[in-house]
Amino acid sequence: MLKSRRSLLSAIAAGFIVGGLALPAFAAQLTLGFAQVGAESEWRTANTQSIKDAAKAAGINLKFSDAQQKQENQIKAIRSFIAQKVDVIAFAPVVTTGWDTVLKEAKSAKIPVILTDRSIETKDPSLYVTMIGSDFTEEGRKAGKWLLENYKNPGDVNIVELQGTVGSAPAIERKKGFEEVIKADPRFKITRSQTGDFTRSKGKEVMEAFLKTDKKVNVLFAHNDDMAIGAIQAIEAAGMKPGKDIIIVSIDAVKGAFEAMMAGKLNVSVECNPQLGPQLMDIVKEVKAGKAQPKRINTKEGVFPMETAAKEFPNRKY
Ligand code: GZL
Repeated sequence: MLKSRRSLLSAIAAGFIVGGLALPAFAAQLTLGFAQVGAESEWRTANTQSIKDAAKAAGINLKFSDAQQKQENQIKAIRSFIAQKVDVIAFAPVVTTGWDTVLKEAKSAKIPVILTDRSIETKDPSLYVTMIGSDFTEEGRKAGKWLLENYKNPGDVNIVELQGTVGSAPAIERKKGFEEVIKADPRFKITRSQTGDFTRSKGKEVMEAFLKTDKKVNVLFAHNDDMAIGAIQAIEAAGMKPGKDIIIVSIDAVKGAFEAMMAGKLNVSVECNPQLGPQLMDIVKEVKAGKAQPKRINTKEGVFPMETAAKEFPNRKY
């Protein structure tokens, strides 16, 4: 019943558009099903807010689910959106693999799928229309480049690394980009690397373990600011000065990172823009109207060292 009512409305709406007349108020409202990763970090919270605000502003009916960083919950949410016959499905895949089965179900139901934030590995790229998000490899390169250009102490540079969620595109690609750049200088070595799952609590816990066994840590490379902020607490608890005794390079550029930089405890954060909401809603409408999309849409981002933090902070929107 719902499907036929919506297709009748769409036919009437199309008639008005063809006739060059204004759409009447009852034109079918689009429904978007969005399966979010979770609420693990400041970045994710800002990303969720951007999507909810943009759906409201665009007049799109949003069905939203929070998977608590579990792939099985995202898959369940996508299946529920299919059963509810939403117009479009969008999601930020928590990890890169294991999506083909559920995306084939969406394709059979003729519901277009848009990836946001993180990409997937699939043999069948027709399973999604486009991916809107950051170039994580480039973010890793920017972090490595800043370190090579700004680390001044002589001798070996022992780096410990807090990785993001195991198997996630940002963790895989940020690591790859960072290592690609630092290999230019053999003094720079990653001596320990472990996941902190993008959270403050895990970042603190793993950094405590690093400091217990690694007497000489010169640099921390954290795949996101929340883990860096957790690690700062561990470094201070060990009686050291974060940002001075241990140089900290991080990614996201969320408000908490700017506050840490202004306190002299974090040295640089590479921006990863969570405000994908408005762009996503435009694409939802275009996809529904049958407009072709490029397979990949990159967001634009900068690099914010400690020295610029106080000046830039008032401009930050997340
Ligand atoms: C990156 C995003 C990552 C952020 C983390 O686009 O997927 O997930 O860097 C977040 O803060 O948890």
